[in-house]
Amino acid sequence: MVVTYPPTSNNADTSAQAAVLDAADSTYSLLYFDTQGILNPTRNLLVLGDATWTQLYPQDWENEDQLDKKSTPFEVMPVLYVHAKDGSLTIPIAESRVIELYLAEKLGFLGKNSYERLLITSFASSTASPWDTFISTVASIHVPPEAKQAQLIHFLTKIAPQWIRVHEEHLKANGLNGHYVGDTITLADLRTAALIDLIQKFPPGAQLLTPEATPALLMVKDAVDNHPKIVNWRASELYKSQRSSRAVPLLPAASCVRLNDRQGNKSGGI
Ligand SMILES: N[C@@H](CCC(=O)N[C@@H](CS)C(=O)NCC(=O)O)C(=O)O
Repeated sequence: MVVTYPPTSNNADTSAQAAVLDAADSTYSLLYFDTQGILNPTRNLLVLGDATWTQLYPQDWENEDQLDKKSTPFEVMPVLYVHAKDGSLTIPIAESRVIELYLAEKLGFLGKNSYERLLITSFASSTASPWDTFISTVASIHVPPEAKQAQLIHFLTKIAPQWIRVHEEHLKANGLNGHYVGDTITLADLRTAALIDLIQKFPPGAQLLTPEATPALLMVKDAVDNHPKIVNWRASELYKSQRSSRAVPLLPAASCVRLNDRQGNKSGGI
């Protein structure tokens, strides 16, 4: 049985859970593989927002007893655990996009008002589309290797160029300042920086992004890459211990990471 949420029927009082989610002094732990992948924007949000957080790894995800899987709401990771400051209550948040949105809102990366929030979430959602296509085709374990080459070509010749063209225009319209909205990093910028990282991993993809053709997109990536908090994060032992993909051989685990235990997994390691 998967871990389920407490009942909310019969007018159950959920204000204690909401208070933990909303509290400025909550702490976090993030359950995921030792890879960057889809968590690139999430970890950047935690770092940029000065959150207090630890990384948790599943003890043995593929284990036959499936205890790790079943400790999560949907038998997949990531899960963000939000802990009350006094440790009295932990709220699990499942689904990567929900986690991103929660953190972006709470830590101040969704703009100054509802209009800016709308723009930022639209840009971020548009960037999620090519990302999701890549994950469900080229990066999927369910797609046979012989089909992946054609899907990668499609991604690099059709999907990525269209996204690049459209987003370059939006960024130029905001004044070519390295941001989609306003003049600070938002969730939209973080998603774009992650997608550019992915596209640039492939030499034909890297050629799509040049200072002449795509100055605006490269300015977004530069603003993220050169932010002092991101620079510090990338120099950390934890960041360096994370692989770019699960296909890369295991690296030594960072000593600052508390590995989950079976009991702790259910409450995010607390
Ligand atoms: N819709 C979910 C998908 C999560 C997902 O597919 N997670 C993968 C890793 S990226 C996973 O846990 N795979 C292991 C498994 O399915 O056993 C989300 O966005 O969080």
